[in-house]
Amino acid sequence: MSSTSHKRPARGRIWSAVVAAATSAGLAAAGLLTFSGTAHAADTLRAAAAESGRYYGAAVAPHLLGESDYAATLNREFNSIVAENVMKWDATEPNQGQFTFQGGDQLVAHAQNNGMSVRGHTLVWHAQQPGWVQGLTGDNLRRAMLNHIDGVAGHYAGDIDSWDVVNEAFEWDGSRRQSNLQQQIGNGWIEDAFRAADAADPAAKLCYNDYGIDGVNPKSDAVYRMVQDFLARGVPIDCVGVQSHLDSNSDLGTYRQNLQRFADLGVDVQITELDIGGSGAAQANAYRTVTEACMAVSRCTGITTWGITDKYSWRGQDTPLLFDSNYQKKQAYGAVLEALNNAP
Ligand code: 9MR
Repeated sequence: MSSTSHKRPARGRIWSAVVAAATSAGLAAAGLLTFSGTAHAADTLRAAAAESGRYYGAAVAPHLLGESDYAATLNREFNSIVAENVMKWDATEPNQGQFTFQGGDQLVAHAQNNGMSVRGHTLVWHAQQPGWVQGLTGDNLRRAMLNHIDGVAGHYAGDIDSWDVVNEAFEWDGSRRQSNLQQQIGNGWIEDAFRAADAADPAAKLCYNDYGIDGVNPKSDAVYRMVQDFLARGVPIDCVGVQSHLDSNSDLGTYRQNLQRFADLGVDVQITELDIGGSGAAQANAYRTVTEACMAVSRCTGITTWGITDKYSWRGQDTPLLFDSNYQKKQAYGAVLEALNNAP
């Protein structure tokens, strides 16, 4: 058996390759690649990431695309988009069985018009559920979950590189979070969700996504055992999203080792919601460590920062992103660009 038990036609991977090829062609046209094929240091995040076949993404809110600096920074620096909120359950199915895709469709169109791939976030989560879901019990909740996955993943089938199928289902101690999903459906709800996503969009890579699984710890151990079990039993799973909401003084001692152990299991890893509170050299060093760790793991296929500018960050007071509130590049930006350019 190969290292991945979940084989798929991989439309998502083909799309990534198209983006990478288009980006390389663009680089060559812009004179950034010499004819010998030797790359000069790329001067945007997206071009630097594409050199090693990776994406560099940002969480985006469609209502901000009308702000010219926001759109210009996104289009210049990033080649992947994830919806910060508009593909969540409350946004896409506000009433049972009535789907609204306006915001998500806008993001997909923006991505396609600008040579970007799309991450889907998120099909099932204990938070940001519409009110009607919170009142459901037992098999009614299970059927609503499956119908939601079918509706949303089915609508976007073919457009999504990777889906965060299930988000944040574990506690720090490695136990299952006691959400309504866990309590009403039971332990099988996570694999039910992955099977439904696979049926609705056979080409997207299917990820489990969480915070606090950035190093080796009881929570990431539990996710590791779940992935191992899914692969052994043929439950479709392709990737683990390591959110990485961090601070300058976060302990990153086992960060790379943790990415590598998931990759060694036979899934891709993606850094999905990166932001690092702090400023100056300390923040830049933490960003460098995270970026170098991903570059060192061949199955770490891309990095997404949770926003573009500190101006609109969900934790804006921590100034955690690569662009300040005036869209100026911060010291951390330079550290990330250098680490992307130095990828083996
Ligand atoms: O950044 C998102 C913020 O705008 C929303 O209000 C919030 C709602 O819970 O969700 C934030 O995004 C979260 C993501 O979907 C899942 N991981 C944690 C992120 C930060 O809270």
